[in-house]
Parts: sequence; C-alpha cells; structure tokens
Amino acid sequence: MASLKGPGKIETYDGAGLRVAIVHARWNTVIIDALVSGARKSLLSAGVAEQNIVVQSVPGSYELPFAVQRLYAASHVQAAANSSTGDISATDLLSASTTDLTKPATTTTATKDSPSQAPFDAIIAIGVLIKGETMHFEYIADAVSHGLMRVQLDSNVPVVFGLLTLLTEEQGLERAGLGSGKKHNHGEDWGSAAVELAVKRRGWA
Ligand code: DLZ
Repeated sequence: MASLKGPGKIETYDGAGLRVAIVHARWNTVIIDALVSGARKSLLSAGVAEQNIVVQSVPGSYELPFAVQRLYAASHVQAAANSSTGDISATDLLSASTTDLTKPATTTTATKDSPSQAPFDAIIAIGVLIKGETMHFEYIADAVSHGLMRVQLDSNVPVVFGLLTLLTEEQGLERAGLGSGKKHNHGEDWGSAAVELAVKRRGWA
C-alpha cells in the first residue's frame, strides 16, 4: 500500500512575475546545496525568472530568522526608493521597521529580462540541523522555528520552513535526494510552497 504521508495532490501555480529569496545556512553544506538546488529547480519550473531568484547564505541555522527579516526589510525599502527618486541609504535600510513591512508594497514593473525591483513575494529559509551530544540542537531548532514563524506573521510575507531537524546525516541525505533510497528532494516542495503562497497572498491582500 502506498504511504499516506506526504504533501497531497500536487497543485501548480504560475510563478511568472514573482520575486523569491532563498536564505540558507552553510552548516552541512552537501545536504544544503542539494536542497537549495531543489528549491531553485521548482521555482524555475513554476515560471519564476532566474533573475528574480536571490540566494543569500548565513553561517548557521540560528542566523536564519534575522537574515530573512532584514532581507525582506531591505527589499521593501529598496522598492520604495526605486519608485520615488534618489538613492537609498544604509541607514534607511537598517531602520525599516516591522510596521513599514506590513504596509502594502510599492512595486515597480520589471521588463521581461530585467530583475524585478519589487519586495520579495516569498522567502525560503533552508537549514540542516543534525543532533549532536549536547542540547545545542534542541535550542537552535526551537529558536529558529519560532523565529521564522514570527518573521512571516510580523512582516506579512510567506516564509517557507526549510529547516531539516535530523537525528543522522543519512536522514538528511535521503531528504535531499542524495541517499541510497533516492527519496525525493524536499527542496523541490519548498520551492512549490513558496510559489503557491506568494500567488495566494496576492489574492488575500
Ligand atoms: C553551533 C552549531 C551546531 C553545533 N550545529 C549546527 C547544525 O547542525 N546546523 C546548523 O545550521 N548550525 C549549527 N550550528 C551553528 C549555529 O546555527 C550558529 O551559526 C552559531 O551558533 C552562531 O550563532
């Protein structure tokens, strides 16, 4: 009997015109790289333009919530600056408050091949935590899970939860499509989730 587990019937959404960021940790790089590739692959196959996918890295998973929050803030302030005149200063970027981010986004229309200057429509946060001998794993997993949820609710942007919390390296390889069982790459699901949420969010504004 087929497994009952999994994301259910696949729904497809058109990612054309979306701007999506992938923020990933560098710990456990082999697994991370495969997950990032999987996410990119499904964003591209949903129609998100290559130039509208921005990839940023941070040292470890603990840094993900802060990086996601600041990257989104910066994209918002940059979009506002582009739609008026003049350059945006570093001070403006750093001072963008949570309140600013929940206001309707000012968007600019990109030509077909130019990168979009709009705020991100969704952000995928990717990290791989592997349990060790101490309590590090529990503290980081808990903090990052709550941090990412807080960022998406406070900032009003979908943040896809691409944090694998693993007991062994093998579990990570399997979930990145690299294991001997050659299971599918969870990064692909995260790319699809980002596109679906970004499209639906436009309708829920
Ligand atoms: C310190 C640490 C440990 C022990 N394990 C991991 C891990 O498995 N995956 C991961 O992404 N990061 C790990 N880190 C690093 C922390 O996330 C963080 O980068 C440092 O504590 C510095 O804030």
